[in-house]
Amino acid sequence: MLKCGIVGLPLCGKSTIFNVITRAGAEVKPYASGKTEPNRALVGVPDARFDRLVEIFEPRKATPAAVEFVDLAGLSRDASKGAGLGNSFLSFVSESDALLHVVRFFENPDVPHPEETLDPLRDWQIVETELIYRDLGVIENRLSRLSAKKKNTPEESAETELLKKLQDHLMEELPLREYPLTEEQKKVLSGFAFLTLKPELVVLNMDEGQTGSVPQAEPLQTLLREKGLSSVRIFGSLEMDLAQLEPAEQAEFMKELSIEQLGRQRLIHEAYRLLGLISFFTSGKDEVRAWTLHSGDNAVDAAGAIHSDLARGFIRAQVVAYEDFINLYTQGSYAPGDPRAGGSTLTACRDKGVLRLEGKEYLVRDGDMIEIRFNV
Ligand SMILES: Nc1nc2c(ncn2[C@@H]2O[C@H](COP(=O)(O)OP(=O)(O)OP(=O)(O)O)[C@@H](O)[C@H]2O)c(=O)[nH]1
Ligand SMILES: [Mg+2]
Repeated sequence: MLKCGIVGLPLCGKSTIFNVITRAGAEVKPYASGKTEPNRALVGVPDARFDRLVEIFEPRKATPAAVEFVDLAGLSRDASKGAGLGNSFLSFVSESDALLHVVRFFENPDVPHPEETLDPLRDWQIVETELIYRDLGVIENRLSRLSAKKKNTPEESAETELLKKLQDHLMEELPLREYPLTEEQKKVLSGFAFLTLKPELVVLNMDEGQTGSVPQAEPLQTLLREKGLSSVRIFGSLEMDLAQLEPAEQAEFMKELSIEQLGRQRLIHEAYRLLGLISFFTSGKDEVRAWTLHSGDNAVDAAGAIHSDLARGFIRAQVVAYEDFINLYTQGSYAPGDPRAGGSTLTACRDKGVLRLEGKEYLVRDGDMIEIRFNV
């Protein structure tokens, strides 16, 4: 299961955002929680295609794609030097596959700001710097271990050389994701779980008053654009409250506050994209399910996601693109209960020539509907 860790300064609204995303009801308090054990929850990824397939197949069971969100303790300035909670809990960050970095935009006299004033750009930089220092520490440890050895293997020498370059890069307060790494080097480094190598999405946590353009957001947004990082604006407190309401009530409130769209769905979508994930579907009367793959995964990976037997005994994949399937369906050429379909999702698609037979090397595309032929 892929994980998205929620990071940010103390009291920036991390648990609030976690609740918006997961509806898990984690504790939200106006004083720093000092809690290091993170809140965790699984979240189904909203996907209109999945919903449509469930509508069509009326399966006994419907299983959407899921991502785990992990709500972490606040990271203080100088945490890497032991301030605040220190950075011991950063091990929870290192197990995340991507980061949601929450930045405080809301004013709230009841909630002290750890830096006293509201300055989103500064706040973002403080946390980024702490992550950079943590990675530096990891590199220093490894380098001193390597240099303590009497003799280094050629691989170890190459590693030392690379780590020294990364060290210089980090010393300039630049994250590792801005260092040009080859695929080979990324593999060598994967065991370190560097924090600044993780994809990051910035969450601008605003008050419901901050609906139009927000001048305070400009400096941070300009920097994020330069760095190629995406951001999502969200009305933390408000959306957390709205999540408790019935949809009709929710719509009414949004109209009253002239909010057109809530950030929740976009946030989950962006997180999914950030993790480099795509979905494929299996569908039938028993179950409609969205499965998760990395973009670039092939048909055998898809089979393996379902069951290792399917990967082992893989013969071929029968694939139809979601759009082709829906086109057939809306033209009335396909009905799920159709006896011609013989229990198979895709037989009708074959008759119409939109079903493809694909081999092991086939690169799965987002939205493929797949049936695996296998033999074990
Ligand atoms: N006005 C306003 N208050 C907010 C907003 N988001 C969070 N708060 C308040 O800020 C306080 C802290 O929110 P949390 O979500 O607990 O913040 P946190 O980052 O998880 O805090 P720690 O885990 O202690 O670091 C709570 O009292 C929230 O109600 C917001 O968008 N607007
Ligand atoms: Mg919290």
